[in-house]
Amino acid sequence: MTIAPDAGTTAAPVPTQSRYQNRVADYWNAEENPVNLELGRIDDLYHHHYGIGEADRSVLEEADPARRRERITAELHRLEHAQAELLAGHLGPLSPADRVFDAGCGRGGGSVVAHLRHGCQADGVTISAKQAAFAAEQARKRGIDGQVRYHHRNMLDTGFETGAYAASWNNESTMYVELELLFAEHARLLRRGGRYVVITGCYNDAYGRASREVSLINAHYICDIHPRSEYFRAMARNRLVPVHVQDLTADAIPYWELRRQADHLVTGIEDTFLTAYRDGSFQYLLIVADRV
Ligand code: GPP
Ligand code: MG
Repeated sequence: MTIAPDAGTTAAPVPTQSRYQNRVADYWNAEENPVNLELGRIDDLYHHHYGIGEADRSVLEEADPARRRERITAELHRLEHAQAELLAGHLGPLSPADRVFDAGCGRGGGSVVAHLRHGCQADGVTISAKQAAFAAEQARKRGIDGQVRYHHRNMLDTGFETGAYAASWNNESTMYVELELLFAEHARLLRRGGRYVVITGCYNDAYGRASREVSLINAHYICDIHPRSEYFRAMARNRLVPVHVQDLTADAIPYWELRRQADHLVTGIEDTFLTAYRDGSFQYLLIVADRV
């Protein structure tokens, strides 16, 4: 195909992974934030998402400094775990024979939560070889590597079997990909009547374009947060019909208020999230959809 007058240039072959994807993989291959590793170490459930629900702020009053750090860490982990359980609870009735797909699985916590809750078989994919290896080792140590598997693959092009999955999800990973391509892959993998769940941060396009805070979050994680409308447009075009939508923004604020005071865990993005959530320009959303 010619898209411009030939100026004597030769077309470069399309790389298997784009420059952008390479940079994202680099970020996650190098990432060792205490806020992820210290929380995960508590019960070997490593999450890469935020928390929801009321926080027990009495942990901040703890007099002993070491104990205070420990209690804050445990409380943040409890809130992140609550978020993972909320998502897993929407995957629908599942049996041990059912397969689920975790798109952008990070260090693997979400697939383990889904497996422990439903007994289902899980396939998690991440663009980071390091995360995939870490997650696989966790599953092996738990003795669930026969049911929960992790793959170093692209969530847009998994190569997994068409129609083989009863449920699938993205937990804070949609901002790394084009939604049309992502939902096409979920629709391909899910069987008819299968369930798709996403928890995401999105900008509120009732306010117009993305705010400065959203741009700061994008730069921090090398991602590209989508407007809320794009989720519904791309789902409608890809056989995913929303059955439940929940605005979790207010539920997300206590986590960030506590995290900003956790000196041993902060990454510097805490106040940006709080400003974005409070001014209404940014929303933390759960969408549950049926694959029709
Ligand atoms: C990472 O979680 C989450 C993202 C990269 C997605 C951005 C999320 C939005 C809602 C916009 P993490 O647990 O690795 O991040 P952190 O290191 O900050 O805890
Ligand atoms: Mg985290």
